[in-house]
Amino acid sequence: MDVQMKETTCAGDIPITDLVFGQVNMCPSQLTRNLLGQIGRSCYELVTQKVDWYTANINCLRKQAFLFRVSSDDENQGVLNMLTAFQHTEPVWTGLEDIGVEGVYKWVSGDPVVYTNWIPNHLSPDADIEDCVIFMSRNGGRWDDVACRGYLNGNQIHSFVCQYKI
Ligand SMILES: [Ca+2]
Ligand SMILES: [Ca+2]
Repeated sequence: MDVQMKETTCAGDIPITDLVFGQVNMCPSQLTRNLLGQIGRSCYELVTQKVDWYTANINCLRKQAFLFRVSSDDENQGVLNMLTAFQHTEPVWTGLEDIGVEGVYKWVSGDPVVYTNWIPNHLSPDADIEDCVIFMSRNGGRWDDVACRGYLNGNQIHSFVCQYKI
């Protein structure tokens, strides 16, 4: 798995000194202010602003991207490595949701769900109102379903990662 990262040129970004920054040459050129990573044939943009899932989803779609999806253990590890490199330890929204039909998960990218990495016992009695999925760096990149917005088992606003297919 080829992982390349760099600090973008915007002064004031989090300094990351322990990585060799390759060219993030597949990332859209207009992305200058956020943290970027390149994993495989996708570019990933960490947006550290905390918002509800719907706001995050629209933010990515407006940029011709989508909330990130994970199709393999390698990709999951790649995202974990990227967030770790950016010293981002808080959860991020993924593009996985079961808003339409309880228990039927979909990626907003339209990709099939071929891989999951749930925390043990992620399904709580609130499963029917926990319809959006976070990726948790502190839990080794495991996932949990939480409420898409509002306050349920915590205030559900999170940073997020947009994925740009190349
Ligand atoms: Ca659910
Ligand atoms: Ca849950």
